[in-house]
Amino acid sequence: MNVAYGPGSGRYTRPHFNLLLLIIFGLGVDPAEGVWPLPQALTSSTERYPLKPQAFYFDYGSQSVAQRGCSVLDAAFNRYFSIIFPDYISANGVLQITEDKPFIVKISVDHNECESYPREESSEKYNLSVSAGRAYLNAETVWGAVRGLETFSQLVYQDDFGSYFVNKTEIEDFPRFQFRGILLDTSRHYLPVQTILKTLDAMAYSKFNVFHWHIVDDPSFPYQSYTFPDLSNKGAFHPMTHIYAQSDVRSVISYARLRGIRVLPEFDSPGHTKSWGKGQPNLLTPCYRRGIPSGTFGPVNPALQSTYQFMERLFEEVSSVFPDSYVHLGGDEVDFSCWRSNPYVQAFMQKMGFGTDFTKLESFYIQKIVNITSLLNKTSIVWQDIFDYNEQHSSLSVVEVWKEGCYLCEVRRVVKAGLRVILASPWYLDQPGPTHNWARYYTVWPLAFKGTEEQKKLVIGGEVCMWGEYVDATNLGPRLWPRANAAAERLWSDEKQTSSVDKAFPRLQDFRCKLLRRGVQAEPLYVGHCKHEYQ
Ligand code: CP6
Repeated sequence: MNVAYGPGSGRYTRPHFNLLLLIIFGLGVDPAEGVWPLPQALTSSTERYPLKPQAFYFDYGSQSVAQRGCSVLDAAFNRYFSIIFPDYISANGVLQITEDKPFIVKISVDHNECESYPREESSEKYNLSVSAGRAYLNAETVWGAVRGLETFSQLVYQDDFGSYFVNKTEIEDFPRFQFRGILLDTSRHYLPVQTILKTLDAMAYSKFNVFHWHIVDDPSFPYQSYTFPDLSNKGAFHPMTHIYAQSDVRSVISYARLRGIRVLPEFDSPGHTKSWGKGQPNLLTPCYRRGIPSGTFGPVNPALQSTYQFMERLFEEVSSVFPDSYVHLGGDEVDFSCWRSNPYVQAFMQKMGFGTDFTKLESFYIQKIVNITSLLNKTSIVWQDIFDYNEQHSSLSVVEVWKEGCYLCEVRRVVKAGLRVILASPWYLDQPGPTHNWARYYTVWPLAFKGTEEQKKLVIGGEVCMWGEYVDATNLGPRLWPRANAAAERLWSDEKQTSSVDKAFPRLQDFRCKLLRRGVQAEPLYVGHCKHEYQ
């Protein structure tokens, strides 16, 4: 049987009874259809080639700009060799003599970005052609080659005797959206560095490319700042064991880089900052009751010059520690009651001519922080609250839409103002829910609003938010996977080819089994079994 789809190949349909047979006998899906997220264009046949770990290698094409010594690709070759041959134990460097003709995967890239970081404009396009004894993987960048290696690894399967095969296949692939993120919250619960690294691995398996690190919030400040060490000394759950030292942050960034994942830090203010106050006196607003300080503190104090001096030094550090050109400034859910109670804030409001409109005060505050970060050459992202308070915010550039309700109405308003959008509302996964609601995350149509082509281009992508109130290292895996994979396909693949939940179901079940084989604790979707269950 030949399977072909992509532009011009027509709609691919499959009779429904096949689906039932697949569930009952657990036969899996065509190897090529098992690639998740679905490639943009793909042709495959039942012609298959045996692969043997002793006679398989990755090599750089002679035309490739990158050659041996390219850190990103050398590391990817090692990772994917182990992923492709999970039960092969190498003879510890001893060369195994084999009569077999080798199968060679030739990788070529046009640009040498081996030692740089993935950027928002990095191309992730690749072409993959698998035929007898050879596979050719061509990409513009090493990041595209990493995506192609992931796809190749998903094409390899084992028969009942454990032999490895790959079918004749042609793939042309590129992402639909350039920003495909996962937010982890390391303030409500501390996540060990190992847990973050495992999540980065799993992200790469479905081609996510941004790790949004909501690193600090009200309950704890685990980021160990070298400019302000008291922030974590006094504001972390524990100053030694529950922190991210500079070396931890560097490990996360470099691990992510090798997988083509950007690390986007969020230092959320002026709200969600209770933990900052412990190590930075005079930063938070003292709340008043009946004319005297009540002893409690509210959001960051926007009326003091010292606040902006502190923020300047903090973001100077953050900008040099995190290489990505984006930084997330937060700006969500600010409670105005403490500001309202404080006579000094009231006086500042009068002086600035804000009257009693505290949204103006928050806009003013964020404007100052945006200016600080743009002088540091960073593009800032804010939560939608800031845009809602002031739609004429000319200096804003990227708005993240998170509120429920008519989120496409909000997306439309933001792009009409000429600003870029990241969509998060439909992909909150932190609340426990039945796994079968993966279909809710799958049937999201981010561009289904009235707007021009130019406006739709401003929707740069989306994000799965895993807030940490009810999540720590014990339940993060099953709560993320495989439901986040549903969002991954929505953000990568062509919408017309991936609009059917029925067609996605057996493919996602098959992909989940691959995740288990790779050590990801992904929940079951429904009744069934995997050939190799989670160990
Ligand atoms: N934490 C922070 C949160 C949320 C936000 N910011 C949040 C609020 C409501 C829902 C989901 C998440 N837990 N810092 C809002 C962006 Cl439903």
